[in-house]
Amino acid sequence: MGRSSPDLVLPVPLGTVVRDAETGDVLKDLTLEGETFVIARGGLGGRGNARFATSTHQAPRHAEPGRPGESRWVLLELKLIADVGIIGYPNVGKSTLISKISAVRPKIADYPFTTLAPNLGVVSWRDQRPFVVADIPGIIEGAHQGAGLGLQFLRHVQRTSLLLHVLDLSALNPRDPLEDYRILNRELSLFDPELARKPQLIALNKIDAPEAREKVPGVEAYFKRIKKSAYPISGLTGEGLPELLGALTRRLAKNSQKEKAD
Ligand SMILES: Nc1nc2c(ncn2[C@@H]2O[C@H](COP(=O)(O)OP(=O)(O)OP(=O)(O)O)[C@@H](O)[C@H]2O)c(=O)[nH]1
Ligand SMILES: [Mg+2]
Repeated sequence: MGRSSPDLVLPVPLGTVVRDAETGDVLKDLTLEGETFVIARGGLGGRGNARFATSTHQAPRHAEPGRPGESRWVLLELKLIADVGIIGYPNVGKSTLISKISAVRPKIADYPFTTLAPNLGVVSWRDQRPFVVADIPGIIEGAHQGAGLGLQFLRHVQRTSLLLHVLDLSALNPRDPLEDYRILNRELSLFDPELARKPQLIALNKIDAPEAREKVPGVEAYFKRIKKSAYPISGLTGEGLPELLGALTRRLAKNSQKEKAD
């Protein structure tokens, strides 16, 4: 037998989706630690000349070529695995919040698009089951047409069961936070209607700033009217975080119960 090549094994991060490049079909979604998947089978080595030897023909020149293996073009796409996705405009304080509630320390700065790649943090809240939170780059109006960093990072929150939508009520935000809320949800549904239907908790952030605190009652009244849960917080001082984390853990527990029942 001729020699076969060793297997080509390509390690990929957990959460990698393997698609057929031609059809776009999902071939495999690698969501379990240590999981493997064969994209293309290797060829077989051909029979060498020794296999053609007979008693009268001791050194045959004839040998068989090996058979080629399969080949296939695939696309590898990483979709992070997290329980909660933090979304919001740039600068609203998403990274400050994740750094306050988990051990991850992303870059924080007072200019938009500080975060250029997603950050994952584990939140261990009191005696609750720890959960994973994803902080993604900020999204702006027109992102579906490529404005800002576009919507490419939204795929990292497609697997979450819950979104935390952060609004900036402080003077650092030159826009109307309720307008931000509506625009961002529109961008979400343009990217993926299913993602837009995911349950959202809303964080009314930066209430340590007096002008932000003043806006809370009006903004809260709006969310009450549309039957959404909004939590006034300060990612900087930690005010309001126990209430928010309590609500997140309760919602996650409810979601996982529902999943088990389904
Ligand atoms: N007063 C106040 N400022 C805050 C709070 N949270 C964040 N900031 C400030 O707001 C600015 C932006 O904070 P980031 O956490 O980087 O915001 P981000 O949403 O991650 O921004 P991008 O990564 O650009 O999308 C920084 O100057 C922070 O110090 C808060 O609760 N109160
Ligand atoms: Mg950030």
